[in-house]
Amino acid sequence: MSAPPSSDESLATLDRELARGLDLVARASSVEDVEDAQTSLFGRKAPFAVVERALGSLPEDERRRVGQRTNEVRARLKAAITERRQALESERETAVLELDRIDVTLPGRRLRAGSLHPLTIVQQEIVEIFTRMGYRVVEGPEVEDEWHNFDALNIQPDHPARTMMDTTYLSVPGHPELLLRAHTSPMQIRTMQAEPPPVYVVVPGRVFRNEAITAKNMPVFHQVEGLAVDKGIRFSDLKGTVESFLRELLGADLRVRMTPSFFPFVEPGAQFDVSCFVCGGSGCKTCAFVGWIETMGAGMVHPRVLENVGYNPERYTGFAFGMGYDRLAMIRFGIPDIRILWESDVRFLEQFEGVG
Ligand code: YSA
Repeated sequence: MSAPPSSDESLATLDRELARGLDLVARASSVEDVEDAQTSLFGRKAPFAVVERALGSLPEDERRRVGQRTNEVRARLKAAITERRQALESERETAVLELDRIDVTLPGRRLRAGSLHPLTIVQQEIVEIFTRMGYRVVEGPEVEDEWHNFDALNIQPDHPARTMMDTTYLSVPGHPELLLRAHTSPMQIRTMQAEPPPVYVVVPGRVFRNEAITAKNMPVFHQVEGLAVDKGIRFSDLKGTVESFLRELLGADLRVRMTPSFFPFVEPGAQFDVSCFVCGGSGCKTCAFVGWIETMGAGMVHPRVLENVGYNPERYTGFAFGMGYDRLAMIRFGIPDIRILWESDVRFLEQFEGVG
């Protein structure tokens, strides 16, 4: 171990350390540099510490002189360190703020809004037209029972639609009568059971059938049921209502055709077709080469159906219709294949931005 420095040596060391320290601190370009300078000046092995430790071995009057100088040098270095650290910290803060600066005068980034699905657009349009005519919107369950789906609608037990081939039955223990509704017509029954006439309702919803997929058929599709029961409703009211609805939805120059059809829950029954939007009526793949696209079944509510729900068929008459609006969406937007509606292809969907 070397001998402790003399007072002159200590004073010289203090001067050197003061100069070295002030220089180190002045050249520090980061807070980390300032920390390093502090360690180098005041660390346990630094010359400054050696001087401090040697103070005790100096005679009293020299100790006071060297001690005083030690305090002065320490104070000046510490002050320089604090000042430099504060300056560097505030520089760093300014730089961060500068990086994060938000220029409120810049034009905003446009948020891309999605679009409504074409089926939703058409459903809303259908509902809007009928509510303007005075109809109310109701919705019903997708899981139905055989009575509402078939029996109450006068569909006999031997009707082919009641087989497993056409209807999806559910296997719920103890409930062999449960099925996925094959049409929205059961809501005619539920509505009339729930309220007395007059009734004017439309019922949008999803329906399910065991069917092969083709350009215009899906096993899951959508219908809007309509029901009007009142005193004095006639077949001509049905024709006028449906024709003006179709023209409003699809365009005034559309060709509409009403032909006889059979549904056990109407008498007489009809079907409304519109001219094929792809071929204009000459026949193509979309219309299965018939030139027309079937849009809905309809008719005058069968007296037996009115009796089944406790309405008096001598006093009240009514009409009903059930339209497939996947097909109406195809016609409305010129979509040649129903499957496109289910593919969720963004390039297809983004064409509906701003529609509806
Ligand atoms: C008939 C008379 C009434 O008084 C009330 C309603 C009805 C309609 C009846 N409930 C029904 O479902 N008839 S329907 O089987 O011919 O279907 C009605 C419409 O749904 C069709 O005109 C067609 O537009 C559409 N549709 C039928 N099967 C389809 C389909 N759409 C897509 N895929 C399928 N698999």
